[in-house]
Amino acid sequence: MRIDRIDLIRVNNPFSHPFETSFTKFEVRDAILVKVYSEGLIGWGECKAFHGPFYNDEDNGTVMHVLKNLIIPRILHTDIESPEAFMKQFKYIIGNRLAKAAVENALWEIMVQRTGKSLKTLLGGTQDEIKVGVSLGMEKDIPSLLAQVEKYLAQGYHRTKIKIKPGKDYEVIKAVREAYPDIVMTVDANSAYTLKDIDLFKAMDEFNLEYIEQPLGESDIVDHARLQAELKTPICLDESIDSYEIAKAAIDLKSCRVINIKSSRCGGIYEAKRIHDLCVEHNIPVWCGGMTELGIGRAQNVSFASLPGFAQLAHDVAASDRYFAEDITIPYVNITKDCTIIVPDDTNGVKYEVDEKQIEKMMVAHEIFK
Ligand code: OSB
Ligand code: MG
Repeated sequence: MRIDRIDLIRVNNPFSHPFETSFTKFEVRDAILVKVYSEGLIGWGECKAFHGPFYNDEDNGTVMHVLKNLIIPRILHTDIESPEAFMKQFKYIIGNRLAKAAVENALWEIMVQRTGKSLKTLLGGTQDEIKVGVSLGMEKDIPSLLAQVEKYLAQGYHRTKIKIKPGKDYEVIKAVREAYPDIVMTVDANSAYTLKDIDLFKAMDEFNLEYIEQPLGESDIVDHARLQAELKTPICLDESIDSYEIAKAAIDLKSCRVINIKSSRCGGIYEAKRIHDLCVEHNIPVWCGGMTELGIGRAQNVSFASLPGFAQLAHDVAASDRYFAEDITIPYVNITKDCTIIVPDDTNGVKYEVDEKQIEKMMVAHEIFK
């Protein structure tokens, strides 16, 4: 793939309802889009970084630096064989995986066009549709949260995930569980606790949660193993899993029994598939996480989640309208009446086109490299 030109386009899209986690409250999705021109084709990648380094150590500022000053100058007017070759070329840049993934994702889209095969086929996906869950942010009080739970259950969402933080945990989960004794329910702490909170997590065993997502710090895989040994409820690691090596260590140490794979956090789809394969080999159920993506990233997650290891659990790949009134693909990502999302493949005619008019409307900055 000869790289002829790259555009970096920054867009802002307001959330239709603020999304509050233990680390920040999101009001606007501030995202960088990477548009790669190659031999008459165009591949889009959506960078998953946020406006600040709250969830990952990268943010849109560091991503712009790495793309503009380190990656783009080295690939412009060169030939790249594959996403894998791109990852090997930039191994010498430590971390900065969200920045790398944005380009890597665009290269996959070019591969799709060059080969005429869907991303599902290129990756070896096996599922025709994926099962969808919802991630619910914190609300000002329990009745407001219960209203959100009800709204998404009515749409058929297969799993309800509740964000927690110290002071908004046990009582909140208890209230939701009492209101809905039978739903598939999980909680996500986004690293807000330490091993000192072990009694709280033991107490949560009574709520029959499918898993507890990332209770402790992102580098606490040893403490997660200590915590997991004391709990009946499986721990699911999210933030901690940013490379094949860490996934392997977490499995070896028994730090978790479930893994949330976010391909961009691991540097892209190529690396994330290696982690998927490792988890399948070790019987660790995986699901595809989300980062409140716009349509480009969301649609790619749908294809990625068609891999065989993702068949069991519901994913944080919701419909576009879970977060946004407007999106940047035609069509928007929608759910079926069974609350699944159809995976684009070579025969079913499902395809997402990038809506450049919408991108222009949301655009706050545009830089061209050629
Ligand atoms: O921890 O899974 C997370 C959103 C932003 C950053 C981290 C997380 C999340 C979510 C929502 O929980 C995922 C989604 O629906 O896109
Ligand atoms: Mg999480």
